[in-house]
Amino acid sequence: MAKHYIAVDLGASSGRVMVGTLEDGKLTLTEMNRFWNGPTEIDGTLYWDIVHLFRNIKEGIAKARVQFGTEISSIGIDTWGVDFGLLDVNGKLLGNPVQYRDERTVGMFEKVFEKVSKSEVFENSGIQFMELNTLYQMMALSLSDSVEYKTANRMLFIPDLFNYWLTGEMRAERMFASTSQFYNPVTKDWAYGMLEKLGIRTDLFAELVDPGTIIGKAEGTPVVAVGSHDTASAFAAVPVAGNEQSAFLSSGTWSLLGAELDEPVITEDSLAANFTNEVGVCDTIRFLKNLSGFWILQELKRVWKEQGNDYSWKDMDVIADAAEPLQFFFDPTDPVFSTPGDMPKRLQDYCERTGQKIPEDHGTMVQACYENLSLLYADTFNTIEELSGNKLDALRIVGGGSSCLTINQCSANAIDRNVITGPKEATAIGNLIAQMLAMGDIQSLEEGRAIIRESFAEESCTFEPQDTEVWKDALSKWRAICRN
Ligand code: LFR
Repeated sequence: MAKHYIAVDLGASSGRVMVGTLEDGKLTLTEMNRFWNGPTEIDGTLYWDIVHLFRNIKEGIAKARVQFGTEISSIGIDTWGVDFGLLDVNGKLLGNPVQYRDERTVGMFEKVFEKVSKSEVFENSGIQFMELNTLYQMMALSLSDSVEYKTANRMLFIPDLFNYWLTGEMRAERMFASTSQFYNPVTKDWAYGMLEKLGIRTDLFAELVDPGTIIGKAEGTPVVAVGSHDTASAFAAVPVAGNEQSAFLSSGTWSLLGAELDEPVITEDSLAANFTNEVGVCDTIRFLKNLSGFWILQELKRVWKEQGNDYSWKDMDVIADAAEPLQFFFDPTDPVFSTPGDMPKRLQDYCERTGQKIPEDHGTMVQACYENLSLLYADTFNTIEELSGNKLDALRIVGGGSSCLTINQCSANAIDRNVITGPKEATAIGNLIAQMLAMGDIQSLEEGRAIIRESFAEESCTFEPQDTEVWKDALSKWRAICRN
């Protein structure tokens, strides 16, 4: 008999509500709602539009109920990482949640490291240092005169907040908590000692729960804690089989590139390489690096639209195709690109500052973004091999970005290994797999991955490396400019 589950999956640039139907060992997806997501600036602060998101979640669930009736087994929610809302003593949201790119965290590395050394933060969390992490957002709040922070009674991460609004129950799902940089994956608890030294409130946290826990019910349907960090869900949906040892790349606004391990690697080398050990579904560890993904391209597209050129993603590929290859080198993770703004100008300034020609036309800029992301992947891929001591078989790309043929081919060329793509809706699929596990409909992650292989085979493509000597040379040039 067919079983239906609802996956609510919110990325930084779009959200969707999908119904997954499992029948005779095959999973099919039906889209119920898809909607825009992104930052909005009000009076100098960047916010998420939490009401718009919740309204769209409810609309998607309502449509699913109409189409699939009472047959729905469960609902699971995953979102981008690190962000949260604060609630008052009556459980009411205090203010609109702030977006992680907001500048309130600027300077917070220094403030934290004055009290707790960088290596101690890493020992306590195993997480990559990024100013957007919840730790620095909370540090900023604790040093501010925020009335919301002072009077709050609870802090809920974004998926936990939506789960609360659907069920009335407040919980903190462990995978998501691990993105905060104040959850300790070894003790499996909040890093209380470190937070106390920093003077950050620890009385705000909700009870931690594992994925698979039924949090409560939304109009009679169980709401399950899934790998509620989108990256946790995406990695769960990478359809590797047997002994395949490949790197995983979840490709969207961010590019999360790493390997799935059994134990965290909290060493001086992983600290020096600024790698992260996030907790994954079924007790796995995602040993990965969080890299800028399609963000710069999204901003280019947005700015050009404002200037009257409304390119589709397909158009972006077409204009890039005409550009001369490998002319410009830049580091997509450079902080100059991290906030919303005039990205074409920032790219030009970067090239000028580093003594290169200046990219002028749109196609050249798009092509440069594809190439430089691929070079960044190659550099990171090498580091994963060095840190794990393993030669990797291939690069598995999942998520929306996996449908960009140009970047897939460039990546195969740059890493000199096969790139295997799909599924595109990995985050929603990983969310569904966690629900099937929770409901006892499948017994293991391997079983879930076999279902994905079976169900989404036609989406999978292999890209073989080409022109590898040219790309090796390009990688040396890239390192000379970006790693000095
Ligand atoms: C990807 C992601 C990353 C996280 C970033 C910010 O969507 O969740 O894993 O570091 O967004 O939340």
